Amino acid sequence: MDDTEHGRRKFLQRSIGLSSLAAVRSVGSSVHAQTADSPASAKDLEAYGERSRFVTSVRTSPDPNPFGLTFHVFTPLQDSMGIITPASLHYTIAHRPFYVPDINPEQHRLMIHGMVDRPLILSMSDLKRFPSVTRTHYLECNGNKPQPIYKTVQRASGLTSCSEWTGVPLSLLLKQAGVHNGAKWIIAEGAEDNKGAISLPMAKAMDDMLVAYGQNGEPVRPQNGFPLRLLVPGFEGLCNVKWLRRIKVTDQFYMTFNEFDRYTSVDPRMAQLTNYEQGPKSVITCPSGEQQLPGYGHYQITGLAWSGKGAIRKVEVSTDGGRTWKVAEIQSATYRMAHVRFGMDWNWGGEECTLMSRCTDELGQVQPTVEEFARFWNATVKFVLTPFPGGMSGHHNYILPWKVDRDGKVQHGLVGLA
Ligand SMILES: Nc1nc2c(c(=O)[nH]1)N[C@H]1C(S)=C(S)[C@@H](COP(=O)(O)O)O[C@H]1N2
Ligand SMILES: [Mo]
Repeated sequence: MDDTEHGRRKFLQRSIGLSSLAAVRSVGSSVHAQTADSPASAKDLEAYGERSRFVTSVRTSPDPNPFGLTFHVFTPLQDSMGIITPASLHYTIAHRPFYVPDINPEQHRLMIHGMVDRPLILSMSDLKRFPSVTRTHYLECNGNKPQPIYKTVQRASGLTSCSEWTGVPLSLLLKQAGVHNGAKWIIAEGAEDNKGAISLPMAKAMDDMLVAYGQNGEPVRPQNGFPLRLLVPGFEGLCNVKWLRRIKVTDQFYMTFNEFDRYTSVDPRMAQLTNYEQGPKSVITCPSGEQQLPGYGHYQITGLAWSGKGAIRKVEVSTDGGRTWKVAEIQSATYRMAHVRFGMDWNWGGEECTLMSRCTDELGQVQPTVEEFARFWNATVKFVLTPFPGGMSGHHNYILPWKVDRDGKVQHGLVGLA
């Protein structure tokens, strides 16, 4: 019997002795007073369902930047359950603020050209004549950087979400087009005026990239790329081109708008060496920053783990600031390059403590602490934790600790390091 199972049995034994379910604590975070809004009409709900008016969890965006613009919209991870993010709560980013093109799928086309024998121009209905695949994958923006000024898990880590995506493997379309020998890159482009273009390696395109038109059982939502987006499992969010309209097959890396945006390098020879794959990362979603534990007793520590390099093999949780670790229970499917739900029973006795999670992926890579992360990148912790603009770019996958004080208030555990 491993630690987790032992803990669960003990928990169940104790729970049986409790007189009412109310004695098992839950952490309330986003319960708002209800107003007297009338529920949606039966007719509306018949056509397209809605959540209960008592469920109030919403995405948030930070204050606009000095130019009055907002680019990032954050998923309420503190309220997440399981591993699928509802499309309406999926984080979203556009490099043109508030930009959601209004594309008529009847008129939309995907062009595949460049170093191919047979250039293709495909309509949405052409694409649906290819065999489809359905896969669960997370997305994460490299702007997802836990920093002490971001107090909640939503603000610190909410630029990641996970959906079930349906579409056509890009390899199938590339084979149909007949890729020339010597073609090493694809340049994927979106339908907006700045094009959201990016260079991606051919090996990845032939491996597991997906041209996706479905998200969680319905068409991809406009903010997430309707009617068509590229899915590049495990690569940083930026690579997953939305409103996909063109793929050019080339023998070289192109310095697109986005290559500059990624602050890689102005030298294309250096820029193309960038590591697109994200490392192992996990976060405790509940209890988390700014929440209040209602009292002593039993809790379920729950969170999400993912890796750009494959499946999650193990998640460990510490309740003493990283001195000792226990293997957490994996409570969901463990798809490759997807969120995994973990949980652990915890008995809080009212002491001050620090909760942490760390994951290990199928390559055996272990999520680092912020100190290990800084050492690896030859930077100081202070520099790593400097908010944008400033600090470093890249995937910030260090452990995000949550501190619980004697009153049960949960706060960011990186405060004091910055
Ligand atoms: N065409 C286009 N694709 C894009 C972007 C964009 O601005 N334009 N933003 C990228 C970035 S930075 C991220 S993190 C992901 C976000 O995908 P989502 O909005 O579906 O969460 O889309 C990427 N694809
Ligand atoms: Mo991003």
